[in-house]
Amino acid sequence: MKIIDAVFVKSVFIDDSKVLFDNKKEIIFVGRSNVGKSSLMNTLMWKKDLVKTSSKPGKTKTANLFLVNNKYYFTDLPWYGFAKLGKEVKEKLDALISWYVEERGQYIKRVYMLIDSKIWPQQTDIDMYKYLLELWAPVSIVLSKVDRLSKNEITKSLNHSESEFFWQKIFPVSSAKNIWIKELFADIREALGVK
Ligand SMILES: Nc1nc2c(ncn2[C@@H]2O[C@H](COP(=O)(O)OP(=O)(O)OP(=O)(O)O)[C@@H](O)[C@H]2O)c(=O)[nH]1
Ligand SMILES: [Mg+2]
Repeated sequence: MKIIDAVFVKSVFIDDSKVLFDNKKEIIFVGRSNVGKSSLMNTLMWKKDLVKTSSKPGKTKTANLFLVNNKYYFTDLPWYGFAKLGKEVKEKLDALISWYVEERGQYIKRVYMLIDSKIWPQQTDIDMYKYLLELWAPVSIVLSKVDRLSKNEITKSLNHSESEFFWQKIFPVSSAKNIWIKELFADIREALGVK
């Protein structure tokens, strides 16, 4: 698959039940604010500004769906971080994510969870990761912005993530410098079941 076309389709708020009746396969990008979700999606879709990026955290407040090749959704799913895992978290925060991931269920072929390679996984990331696993989401890890690290630091960051997220695929990428984007895209194709 080559991406020949990518367009913004819609922003989805919680309880927009229309999404439930769409059976397109979907790839989700999730991660804390400012981690580089929108930039990565632009790079993957070969668009400069299709997904709005921002130096101000927290710009994205809805699930934003982009239709790729008129066939698949790439979805930007924002999240501001859990305070603590537990009942309170599930009740108060990220109702959008849990609702969305649960409702789209079987159509979600991969959830790429972005983690800043420099900041390393925080407790909130680990909580979110576990939560996604509880929802049976097919999660893979993306370490973002590795252009800011030396080779040695990338290895360290990878090793650390491997110990936190063992048996998951981990992609150390940079949207800015196009590092490991090809490998990530190969994984997306695999997830979608296309060559
Ligand atoms: N050095 C570097 N900076 C990046 C990279 N990707 C994104 N950034 C910068 O990080 C900031 C946030 O990027 P976004 O793509 O908007 O992050 P986001 O996760 O979509 O943020 P929210 O929409 O607020 O949740 C911007 O200033 C980007 O230019 C990268 O690969 N390398
Ligand atoms: Mg964004």
